[in-house]
Amino acid sequence: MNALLREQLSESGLVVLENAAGDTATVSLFGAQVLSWTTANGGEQLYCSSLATIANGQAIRGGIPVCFPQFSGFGPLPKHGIVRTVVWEVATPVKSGKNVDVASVTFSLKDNAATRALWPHAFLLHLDVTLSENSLDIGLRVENTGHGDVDFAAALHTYLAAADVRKATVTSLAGQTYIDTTQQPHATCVQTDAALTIPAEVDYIYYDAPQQLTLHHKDTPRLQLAIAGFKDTVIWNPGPAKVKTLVDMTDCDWVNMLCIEAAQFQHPVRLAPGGQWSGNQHLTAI
Ligand code: TA6
Repeated sequence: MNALLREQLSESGLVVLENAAGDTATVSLFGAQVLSWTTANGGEQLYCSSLATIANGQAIRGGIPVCFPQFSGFGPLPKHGIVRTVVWEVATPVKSGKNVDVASVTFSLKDNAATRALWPHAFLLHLDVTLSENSLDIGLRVENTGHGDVDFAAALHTYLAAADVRKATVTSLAGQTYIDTTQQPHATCVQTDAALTIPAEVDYIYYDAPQQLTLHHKDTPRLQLAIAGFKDTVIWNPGPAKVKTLVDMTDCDWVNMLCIEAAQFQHPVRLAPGGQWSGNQHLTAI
């Protein structure tokens, strides 16, 4: 995390988890966003931009933003919804320390006047962050606390660190249908290659995607993702041209990251009053 961002976030707060294995996770209360996950042997596993800032109400570029109740620009709300730019609360005592095998913390967010001004629904969100040796589990729980039905999309917009994304591949997606949103109009495609490569911009939404994916660096497995609850997967990298339009990334940074996002997008969730939904993403560094 860059020094300016650390200073900006010091007011809303940062929670640091550590476990007996020597792994750490740093989470910002602004957005309940995991910004860093390090493993004792592998170092930093997430990308967070050196230019990330929350100035002008901006979302933090990196880590694991929580998207809710809208995915991306698909709807009338601000891009990726309304919860990545508000301050959440710590809902449970923080379990962390060198004598703790599994460190954890839960964050919560209730609707308030600001969220209702944009989206007129009552809700309660929880984000569970669990740090075990070499793995990080992020669980999003949604409850409809209002009196009418609520429809929503959601995603964990995970920015993974890549040594060089041009040498990375993602496996388990062969034969899957995806929407290529880099094309206008968006194109429906089927992935024919056994492994997805990222030579330039990629912005693909895989519907009903496999629940297990692997990120490789130069054919060596580096990270496994096990997804539950979220039915879709989004893979995003801005590539060398679009990155130049992003003010909070340097021009060469596109090679250092790859977003693999657990998403519920194709079929929005409908919750009746009192209804609950949950989804999670379990990351294991290899
Ligand atoms: O999840 C992919 C995506 O929707 C891309 O289209 C890209 O815009 C990205 O998210 C980042 O969005 P942001 O609003 O954080 O700049």
